[in-house]
Amino acid sequence: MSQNPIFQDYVFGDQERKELDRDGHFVLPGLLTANAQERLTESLARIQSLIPNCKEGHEPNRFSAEYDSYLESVIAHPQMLELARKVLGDDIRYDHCVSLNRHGGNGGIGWHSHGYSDDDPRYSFVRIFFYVNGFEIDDGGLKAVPGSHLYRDGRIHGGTDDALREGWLAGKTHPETGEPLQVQALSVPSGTVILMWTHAAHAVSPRKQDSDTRWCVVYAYRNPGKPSHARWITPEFEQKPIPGAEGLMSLY
Ligand SMILES: O=C(O)CCC(=O)C(=O)O
Ligand SMILES: [Fe+2]
Repeated sequence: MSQNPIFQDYVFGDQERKELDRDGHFVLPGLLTANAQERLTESLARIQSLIPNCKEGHEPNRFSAEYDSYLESVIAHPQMLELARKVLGDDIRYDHCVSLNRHGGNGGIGWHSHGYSDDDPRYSFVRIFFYVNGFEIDDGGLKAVPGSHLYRDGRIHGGTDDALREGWLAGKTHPETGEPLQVQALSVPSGTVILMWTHAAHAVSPRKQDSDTRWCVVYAYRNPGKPSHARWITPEFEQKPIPGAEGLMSLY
């Protein structure tokens, strides 16, 4: 079965890969096709409507692909796997699909990082964020600290930018450039995809009260070899025959 394209044409070659490795994240502005943006918005709105009274331990936002066939179809979409393999190399596993919708007034999230194989850089983990309707600085906007991922610290914390600067960031420099580490606030158009290494420090600013909902879903992939703490896949879903996903769903 051939699927509709989800991505426009893009370049992710050696130069772009170097940038991802230097900064910890890489922005692909407007990458999602109009059709994908439309389908994703529908799916994410549906997921949102299922959250009230949902089943604890199997939440629609945390197991999003298990609740929506379009979100499921993206896991092994040929363009998605091509992108994930450009980043991680050939041997990859799917890890999770989480919806990150933020309505007007949503408080965002403080500074943090995520761990995976903290002691062994042979195994990597990437988050592929779909910012379906984009975001502005200070309005449900993603922030990052270029170079922070190189510390491979899965336990970075900071409630505010200042708390991060006075805490984890204090005195730290980029291991390759020697520059002091700094907060970077992003702003991206509709349809933007952002790649982020899991150890990168990141945070999200509150969504303004009168803003519409920021529609977002993240797909995570990794090199197998280590246990994964964010691997949200039910045993039933792991066994489900999804076209193209053969060999992708297991832990190892
Ligand atoms: O909502 C976002 O933009 C990012 C949320 C986040 O920190 C994550 O999914 O790891
Ligand atoms: Fe995060």
